[in-house]
Amino acid sequence: MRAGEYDFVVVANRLPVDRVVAPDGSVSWRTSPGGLVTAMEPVMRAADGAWVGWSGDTDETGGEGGDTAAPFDEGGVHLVPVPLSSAEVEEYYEGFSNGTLWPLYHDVIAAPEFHRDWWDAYVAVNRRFAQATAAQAAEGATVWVQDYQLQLVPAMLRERRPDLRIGFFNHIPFPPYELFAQLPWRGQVLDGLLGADLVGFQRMSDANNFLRACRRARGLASRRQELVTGGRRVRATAFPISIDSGSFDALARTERTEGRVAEVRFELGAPRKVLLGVDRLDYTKGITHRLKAYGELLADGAVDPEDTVLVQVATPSRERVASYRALRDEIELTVGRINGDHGTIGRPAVQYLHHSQPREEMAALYRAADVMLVTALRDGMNLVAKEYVASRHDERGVLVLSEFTGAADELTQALLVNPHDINRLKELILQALAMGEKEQARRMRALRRRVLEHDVTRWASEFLRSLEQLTDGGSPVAVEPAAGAERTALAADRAADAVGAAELVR
Ligand code: GDG
Repeated sequence: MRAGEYDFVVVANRLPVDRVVAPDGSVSWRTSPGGLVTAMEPVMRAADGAWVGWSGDTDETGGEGGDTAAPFDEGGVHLVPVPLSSAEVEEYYEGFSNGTLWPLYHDVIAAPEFHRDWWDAYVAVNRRFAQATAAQAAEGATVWVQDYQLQLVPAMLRERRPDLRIGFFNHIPFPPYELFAQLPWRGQVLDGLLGADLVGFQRMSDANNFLRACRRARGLASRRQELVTGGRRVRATAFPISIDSGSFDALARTERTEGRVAEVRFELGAPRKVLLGVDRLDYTKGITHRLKAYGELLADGAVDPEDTVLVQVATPSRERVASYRALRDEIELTVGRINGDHGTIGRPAVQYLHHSQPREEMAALYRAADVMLVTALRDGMNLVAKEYVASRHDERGVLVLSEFTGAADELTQALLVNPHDINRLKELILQALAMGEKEQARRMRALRRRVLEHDVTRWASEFLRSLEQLTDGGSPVAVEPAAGAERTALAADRAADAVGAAELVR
């Protein structure tokens, strides 16, 4: 296959832009600045960068080269749209990605569905992404494939272009083998990922789950964080993702945000204490557990709705999927009940927002919140927890954080909780509401040190440096363990890995 001209190619399910069609039919693109875009920007600028992804639109030409598929340049990046038909969106994206892999990889909180036609669409779309990427990448280029929607791309790409340096990063957890083994196509998924030189995960435990799956399903021996397959070294380890901490810190400090913080607090009935939850409306985020704990505290009389309010931002997500619609109904029923039982006129006990907020408003909400509640039942990282910390230059506020998030490995000064343990969650909410300023500041200082030093740019450069050293035959960069808990987890994982390798477990 003939090489393309780009030395660095990012491959992600979505392009970092949205296609906007004006009433007169003209098409333009609006950039959607997310964390990934920010992280890639310097790398894209330094290298000759291209981004391969779906535009978010459907293309009824069957996905094989309609008009919308022409690459174009936007904001200094070469964008390569991969077309998807509406059937493919249903089967590859809503089906296999979000109906099979998402629940399976999040500890089966919801039941995954296994359908052979969804799998077939996943294979076909992954092949199209691999083809598009192979056509863009220059000889010896670095390709970085993102996330669970594209797990087959590394091997499909290597088959076409063995000259490439290929990295993969999984933004969501990788499940224990006992759960992963349910996947009828588990071997094919592992083979797909093993096409990469470096497979990155949020937590060390995710990397070790993957290595164990390779031992069990593919009989590969792993040592430390590496294994050898087809005469190649493959490394699997943790690269905890982060946010653009500096820009969040700066946004939270602006006069405009300060002004808005005062307004928000006033509108919420200052000096009422403010509890905050911000999540995509997803069953992994533990919104119902949070509402249950808060509702019980109100019912017990432990929290007075005159003194306290819970603000819950639940951003619309995957609304075409039936289980997400059902979850929305459940959440809204619960919010309605709590407000019916405990609210007064103009003073709801839960202030619920089911629409997306501008970034500036998010910063103001973070700054206005006395307590941030992150109660995910399973979460790859959870960026909201890091954004809250980055916004608190005043060193106030308390983070209650689920131990089942990747962030819990790093943010050990938060109040860590098992969100299934409703009594403990209630105790910690009360502890957070009562925490003195001195202790808030002590904890927040430590949290801020971690989040400000480990930002998303560092995440990207550590991943790419590790990929480079690995493929140059040098010694790969060690991931710096964070705080005590992470170090312990790392040691335990390493010990388990060593045992696994010694026994050559199958
Ligand atoms: C996946 C993994 C991993 C939310 N509502 C609004 C809004 N947001 C922004 C938040 C945050 C982002 O969306 C959500 O990121 P999370 O990390 O919390 O969760 P997922 O969407 O599930 O992301 C996760 C992540 O990938 C990265 O690897 O951490 O574990 O599941 O940035 O601020 N932003 C604005 N308005 C909203 O209403 N502006």
